[in-house]
Amino acid sequence: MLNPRIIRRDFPILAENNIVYLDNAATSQRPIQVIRAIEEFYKTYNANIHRGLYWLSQKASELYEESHRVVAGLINADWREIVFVKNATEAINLAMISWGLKNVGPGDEILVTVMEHHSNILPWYTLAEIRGARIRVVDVDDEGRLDKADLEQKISRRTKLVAITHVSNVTGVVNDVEEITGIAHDHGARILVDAAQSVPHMPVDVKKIGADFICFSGHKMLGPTGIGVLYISEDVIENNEIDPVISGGGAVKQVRISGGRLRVERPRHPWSLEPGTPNIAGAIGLMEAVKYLEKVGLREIMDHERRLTKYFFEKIGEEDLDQYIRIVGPKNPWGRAGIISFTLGEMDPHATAALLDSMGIAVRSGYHCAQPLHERLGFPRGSVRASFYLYNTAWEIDMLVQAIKNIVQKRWSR
Ligand code: ALA
Repeated sequence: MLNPRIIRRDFPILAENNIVYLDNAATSQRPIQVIRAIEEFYKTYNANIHRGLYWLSQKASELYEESHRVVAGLINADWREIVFVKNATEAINLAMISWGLKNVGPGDEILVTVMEHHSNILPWYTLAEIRGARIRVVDVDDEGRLDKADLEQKISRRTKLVAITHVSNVTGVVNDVEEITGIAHDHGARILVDAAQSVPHMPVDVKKIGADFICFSGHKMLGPTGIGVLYISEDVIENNEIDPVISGGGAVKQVRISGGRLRVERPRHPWSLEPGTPNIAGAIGLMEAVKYLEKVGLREIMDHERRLTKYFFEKIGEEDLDQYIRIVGPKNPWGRAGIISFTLGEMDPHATAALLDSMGIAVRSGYHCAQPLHERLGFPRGSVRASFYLYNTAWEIDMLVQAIKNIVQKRWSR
């Protein structure tokens, strides 16, 4: 069984700060192994990639390519299906401009869900505006779980794409993306799965899910900021559905002017979508992060976070806090990841988060970039979110529950 107390020793920031860090859905902390890998790159073999025959450049190029392979291995993909971008948001935007502009036209429909965070809504909204397409929004039930009947009612032959999150960044609800992929494909639609909150926390197998696009960010999975992943399935690539709309040096094999005409030969995927000098240090850091996660085990991480979630619900019950705390989404620990959003009575979520901060607890407050979901579930002012990771302990849950109890006692037990 995963021991968070041993894992914590690898995270210098947790030793240096007296903080209960529960904002992992926003960004995770980094272990010393990742920090050292980045330091080693800059100290001992920093060079540009794919542009030099000298050994420094060769080594940087090899490790940059190796990172594609290691990341691909994590999700059971082929390395050619892995495009490095800045973050999950950029990955969705890249899917929109490289695939969407080519394949979505006037009258076509794109299905998103109420559960999406803004980054999986706005690029599709932009595409619909540009191409004269229509966005349809699939509802959730009052617990925040996807309304499958509504999905089945709204999907049709006009649907070109289903854009859906794997795990809600607000409620922790886990969608059955394998089943939804089946439904999308039965209607001839492509599917993009936003895996920013799943890949860092549970085993994800792209072959099993069968999705066409998957995106996630390095910084939420122990890696550095500024590196993320867009997975594009071989089927989409081979079907010639991707236009290399962002291009430049490094994303081209030959550029010749012959007979007064420009002739351009592009390289194979993924290089045709990675123009310019990429985030080499980021890729090296991300590779180390993936190795770290695989060593601990994604199933162990998932089980650990589920234990913490269950423990939180038990403690809230034991302390009789149920009457003051309003949970966004399912009111029980089942079928959800380690993300719990809540409000306390009528208290403003930012005020609650500030009080928690004064007691050494770091949580996020507001809409968590998911205003439609908050409004749908009756939280018009947003919520406070605690999100767990592999280094969080049961003691930290005790601290959170105790802090909530202190706030409740001060405010309501006069
Ligand atoms: N990164 C955003 C979050 O905190 C979406 O959930």
